[in-house]
Amino acid sequence: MGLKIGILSDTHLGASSIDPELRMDSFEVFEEALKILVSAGADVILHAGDFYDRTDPQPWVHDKATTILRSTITGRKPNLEVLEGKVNFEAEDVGIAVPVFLIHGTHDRPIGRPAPAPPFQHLVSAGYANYLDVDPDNEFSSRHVVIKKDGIEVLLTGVGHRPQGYINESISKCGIPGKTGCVNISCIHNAIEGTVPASEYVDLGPFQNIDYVVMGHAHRAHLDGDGAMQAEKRGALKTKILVPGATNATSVSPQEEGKKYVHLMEITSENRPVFKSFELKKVRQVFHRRIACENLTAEQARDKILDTLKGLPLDGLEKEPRVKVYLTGKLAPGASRAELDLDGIIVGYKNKVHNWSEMIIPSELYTEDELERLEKLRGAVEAGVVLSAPLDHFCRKLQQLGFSAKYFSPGELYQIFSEVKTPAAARGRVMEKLNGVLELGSDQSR
Ligand SMILES: [Mn+2]
Repeated sequence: MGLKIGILSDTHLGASSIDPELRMDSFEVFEEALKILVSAGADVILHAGDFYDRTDPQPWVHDKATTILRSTITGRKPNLEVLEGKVNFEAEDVGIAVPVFLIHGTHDRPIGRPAPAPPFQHLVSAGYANYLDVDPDNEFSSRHVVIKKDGIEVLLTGVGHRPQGYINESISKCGIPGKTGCVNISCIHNAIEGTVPASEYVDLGPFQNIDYVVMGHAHRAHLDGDGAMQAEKRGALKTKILVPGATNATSVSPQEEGKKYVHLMEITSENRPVFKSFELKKVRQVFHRRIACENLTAEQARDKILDTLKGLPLDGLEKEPRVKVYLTGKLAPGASRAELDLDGIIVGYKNKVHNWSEMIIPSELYTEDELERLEKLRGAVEAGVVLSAPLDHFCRKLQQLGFSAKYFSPGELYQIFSEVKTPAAARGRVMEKLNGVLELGSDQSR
């Protein structure tokens, strides 16, 4: 009895597409997540954005995403009534059993001309997904939908990612629909204060008629003491916030560490929902550590590295984890890096860590402060913000290597400088990119 809503977010399908092993991770977990929700009896599934990892997913990424949806959410027609709004899951030829509703995120925001559409739009046209967005000018989305089952009515609406600086302006211009006698749920993909850092936070005022705001974008789930998704209050507002977190780690960074989940919200006839969270077993764990080596002898530094590695819970994991250990600072005078015998250390992790040979990064390029800036650059790339201080910093660094920074996007700068061991390696990455551009140019002239 009741209405069950599966909730997930930030599946980032197609992430890590260059690594032949990692590139399957996002799909394996996505499939696991959908299977869990379907067998737990979800009537509908809500996805809070960053379905795809890029605005231009490769054809094989579309193919895998479509195949997984087709094999998991199809079957007998759902026992749902649609009272308001435009949906596509009732089409006989597609055979959807568990309709999926999604919003666009940072990574899969609408692009293209003459009418910008999110990269998952083909799934919407094919009947495998329903796209929610409150913007009345968005011709591809539904502003809201009201569904009913077992006497319970639920309104679903969504606000896809809005660029910082225009978040609240855009939301108040569109307005947030709501309906009385209904459980009102909205997905969003911008930060609410107290979740993840941002330069502009979502003002919850316009959401006052919404009972539950499902916030994507934050990759770490918020759970309560019992291990179920937490319904968080903010001040006197009746609106409660749900943070499902990502299904997969998309990089090796502190905020990607930890377990990943999908969630179920069960609304019984008293309209009092119960939350359940299911741990995803096919997730590849990531561990990000920094070790300050400033003024240590080689022996001291080596002990510190060994202790750090020994402290990582690497045993009994489903997949080989990703580990990045950054060494920062200069060793004490007279101590040489060769004495650390890093090769001797990493070889012990040969069958325990993915890409074990690159797990320790003793960089000539990093200082403690620089790693902070690199993290900020990563954040800026994620949020689509340009001209931030970290970007300027790495533009100058690129100039030190002898290149002009003006042809590089923030994302490319991040690619060049993240996890790089030597200036020569950074220079190599720049040359690779420049050669790529030249090759493309000559192709087109043919
Ligand atoms: Mn994301």
